[in-house]
Amino acid sequence: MSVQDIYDAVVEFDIDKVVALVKEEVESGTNVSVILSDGLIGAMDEVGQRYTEGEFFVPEMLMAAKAMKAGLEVLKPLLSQGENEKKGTIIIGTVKGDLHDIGKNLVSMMMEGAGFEVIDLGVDVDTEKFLATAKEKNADIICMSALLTTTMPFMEVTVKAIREQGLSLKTMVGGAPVSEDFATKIGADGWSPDAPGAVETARRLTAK
Ligand code: B12
Repeated sequence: MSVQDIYDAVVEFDIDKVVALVKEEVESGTNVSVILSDGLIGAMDEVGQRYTEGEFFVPEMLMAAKAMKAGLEVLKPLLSQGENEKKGTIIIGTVKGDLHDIGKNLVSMMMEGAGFEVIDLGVDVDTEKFLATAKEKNADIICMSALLTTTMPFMEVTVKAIREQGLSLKTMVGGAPVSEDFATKIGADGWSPDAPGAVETARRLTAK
């Protein structure tokens, strides 16, 4: 049994096996971040690669996503337990037109674990919804996730709207195609390539 077996089970869409193996690895003391990065996330990269090469199609991506999500559920209590002192309020969602939510969910879990109050708006979230919720909840940061190059521009729309309305809200962006350069270009306050980095960035942005 190893983290590689978890990776293989995700690529083979074997939900029950993923759940059993993740449990075993946790019980045997393997670091949760290793299970995540080398097992679950690594497998999704391979799934994306196989899709690019025409070996996998959308149904295969979906089945692998289900297997990955099942593994993530096992890790959820470990990722979202932690500090109790409230750090700030975060509104998170995947932008309009985009249905990818695995990375967003991971960021959400780790933010909760770090003591932030997280309001997760789900997927296909438009600017109006982000802003209305942020105002209603008096949020500190809006976190936007995008996995499609075609949906990334919606991040800029939201950042601009915040500026135009003079709101004192910070913005963070992320997702596989979102680079630091892009984040800087659209005027976002924070960016990270992964969930632990997202937590660090949120801490920095909310530090008094
Ligand atoms: C699973 C998957 C799907 C699943 C999604 C299921 C779900 N519930 O999420 C399904 C089957 C639905 C799907 C559909 C499509 N997909 Co898809 N999908 C993927 C795949 C294989 C994995 C994505 C994933 O979950 N990765 C794992 C997570 C953990 O990584 P992550 O999201 O990047 O998140 C991490 C970081 O980016 C960061 N992060 C994420 N969000 C945020 C937010 C903030 C604020 C911060 C700071 C950080 C941060 O932290 C996370 C954790 O470390 C990728 C390939 C890939 N390698 O990305 C393709 C991929 C994204 N999909 C792709 C495509 C083309 C599509 C479709 C258009 C296919 C089609 N013809 O219908 C549709 C689009 C549907 C839509 N409107 O959204 C392309 C996108 C190409 C492009 N350049 O735009 C990819 C890259 C595949 C490929 N190689 O071509 N997909």
